[in-house]
Amino acid sequence: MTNEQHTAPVEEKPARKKIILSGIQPTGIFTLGNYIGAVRNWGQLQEDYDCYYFVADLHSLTIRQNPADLRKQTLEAFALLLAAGIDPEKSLVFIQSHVHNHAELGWILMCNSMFGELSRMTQFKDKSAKHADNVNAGLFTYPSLMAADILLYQADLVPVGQDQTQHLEFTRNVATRFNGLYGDVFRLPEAYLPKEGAKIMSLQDPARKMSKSDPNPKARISILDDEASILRKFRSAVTDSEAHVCYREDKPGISNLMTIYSVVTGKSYEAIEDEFDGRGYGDFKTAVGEAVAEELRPIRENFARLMADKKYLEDVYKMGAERAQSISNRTLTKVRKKVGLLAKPF
Ligand code: AQP
Repeated sequence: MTNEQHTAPVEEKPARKKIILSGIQPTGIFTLGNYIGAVRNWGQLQEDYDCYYFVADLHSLTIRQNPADLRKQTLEAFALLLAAGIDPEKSLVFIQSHVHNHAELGWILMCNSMFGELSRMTQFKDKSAKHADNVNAGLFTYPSLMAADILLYQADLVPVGQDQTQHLEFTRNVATRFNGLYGDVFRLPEAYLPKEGAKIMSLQDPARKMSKSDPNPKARISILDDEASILRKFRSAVTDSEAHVCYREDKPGISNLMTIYSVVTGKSYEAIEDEFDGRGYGDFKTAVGEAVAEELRPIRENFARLMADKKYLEDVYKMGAERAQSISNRTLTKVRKKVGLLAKPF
């Protein structure tokens, strides 16, 4: 043995990558809003983080769904995640209801969520007003299931839009309460604010966010729309009568289009203002439409290829479910023990 071998430095354990977790509901084909506000960023995080992404099918049951449509949309949502750049070799990608631990921890956390704090959730107030004929208990306890989604995997970071910050705060409160009662079980997640986390507004009513379930198809760009429909929808986007392309609070329609154009092309607002100085809205809307169509084209092509290979999709979601189940078992076993549930006999 040489001296060199004696003195060789002990190899340092590589630092643990932080865990990022997020989900998306299979309530329709993703919009440009879902893409810019969420999925596009998710793909970009894969190199630097341990990423867990899931199709939140259990959450979508809080609104009445047509069963056959929901099954179809769940598979499509899963394929869309892959088509938009989530690589199952790099990220854990799965379907929420395939991992029964979500529902189980969801129930335990519901028993540690207070009626008062759930009553304060603005999403519950909004959604129960919107779906007044179906104000079900799931709509009310939705944040407890969301807390379970996050806490099961000991996520460090959760990318959240402005509309979800209250739910993340709720998750932290429930986790803190649980840890206080039973000892340190859950890691407290932090909000991850993406560099490009813009909120994209409806093309027909720029005061409202673009939503997949908006009944007016002209209000939203679906990420599977073809170039002709994308151009048509941008041309009919509601703007103002000033004919001056600039980013201003009192010009929500044009500002929304500028946000979209800026995210997709990487150009700053100043550069966009210069580019369209003295030109009408027609030119600008066409440029936005063309840039978006170009950005979405590969996703549309990938999606068609993936949907033609159901066996591949099944293999990927099966692999994802097995891994997610195994990772989340660690937390759930600990939780079951802490709260006093008898160990499972299998
Ligand atoms: N318009 C938007 N701009 C930016 N981000 C958005 N997100 C949704 N709409 C926009 C983000 O997409 C992620 C997944 O959302 P979700 O499917 O879980 O639920 P959601 O926010 O309710 O999305 P939709 O499209 O509005 O669905 P429906 O119509 O079913 O309610 C989240 O990170 C969200 O912030």
